[in-house]
Amino acid sequence: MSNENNIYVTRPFLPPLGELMPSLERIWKSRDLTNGAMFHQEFERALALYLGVPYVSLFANATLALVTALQCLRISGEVITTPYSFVATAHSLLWNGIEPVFVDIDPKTLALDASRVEAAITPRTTAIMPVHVYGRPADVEGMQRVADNYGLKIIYDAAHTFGARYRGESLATFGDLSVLSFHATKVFNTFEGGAIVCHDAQTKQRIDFLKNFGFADEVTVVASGINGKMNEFQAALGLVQLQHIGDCIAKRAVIAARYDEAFSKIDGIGVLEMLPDYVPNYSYYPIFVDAGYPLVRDALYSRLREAGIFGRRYFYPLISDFPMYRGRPSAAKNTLSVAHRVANAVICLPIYPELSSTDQQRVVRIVRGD
Ligand code: T4K
Repeated sequence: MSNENNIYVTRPFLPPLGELMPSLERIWKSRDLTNGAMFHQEFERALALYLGVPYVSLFANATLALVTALQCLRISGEVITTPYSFVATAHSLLWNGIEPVFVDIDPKTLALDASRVEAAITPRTTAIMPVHVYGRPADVEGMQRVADNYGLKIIYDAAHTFGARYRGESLATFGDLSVLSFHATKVFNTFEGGAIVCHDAQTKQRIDFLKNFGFADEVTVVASGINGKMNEFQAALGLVQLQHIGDCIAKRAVIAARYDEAFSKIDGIGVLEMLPDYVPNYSYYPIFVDAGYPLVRDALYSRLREAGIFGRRYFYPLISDFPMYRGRPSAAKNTLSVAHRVANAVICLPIYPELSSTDQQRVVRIVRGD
């Protein structure tokens, strides 16, 4: 599927195989493969400690975690969310029979614009589902104010935020629940994987029931749960990956700084501004192609591809433009003008710990038009 001369938007970090072998031997010996066994428990504890959050519940992937988070808080009716995200955000609502209501994004954070949320609230609104886009914080204070005033829950899609911090805390601590992704393309990966972060033991217990078919014990089923469990292989890998995350983020920071330097000198290429009180994880490196650049965005995107550089237009098309969403009044283009402008300008460039400076220069040269 991949070609070694190509440069992809991301490449997963993997630890040396030898570091994983002792854990694999333990799994092979114990025959405990899944259903909340030893590595699962250990990884949940280690993650809570690393992230500095009260409780973590592991999942097979973030999409199942989002679906379960909504179930956990018994969210129904309408949920206000962003069109500028990966489809899984809104799909998790449809899977629960919930009506997504799209609201435009803030041009600075690229997350749901908290100042526009209030106007979209109806008697059927029960929650807000913002996304910390590219691992950068949404307006968590603004969002909480609206939620408190109207008695709404907040579930953050925090799929991009692993290791990112805001006001001295992990970005995954905000809201009622936050959902992380450990997919292969993420800053921190367990091949597939995800987690819900919550704030009290009772909620954690409900999530744990829900991800295991609703079983409370051998003979008691308390909810129509799903099978969302992470297996022992993934959990063991996660524990090893955790030893490397600091180094991975530090390498990404170096790459991001080189891009910042290069693009500050190219007319028509915009980059994101640093936000206050924020420690990034450098999970994505988006550039925004504007009218001052000699090519339109899609022409630059194609030129990169012809050179073997596979950037991605995250997030184009907007979720609100996909067939299962576009008929809704809140999906109308004129109500989502910031999101449309951003989605039509963005290209996420390659960034990952093992991206060599030679390959990065290849990317910069194409953008510079050399
Ligand atoms: N919420 C948000 C905001 C999200 O961004 C996502 C996922 C979710 C929720 C749901 O999380 P999960 O349920 O997946 O845990 C990718 C990922 O599949 C997806 O996880 C991610 N967001 C999204 C932003 O990106 P694609 O369709 O772009 O992936 P793909 O297969 O085209 O991969 C992109 C590039 O990554 C490839 O060109 C090469 C490289 N790659 C990929 C894989 C899978 C590798 O080098 N190795 C690999 O194994 O969606």
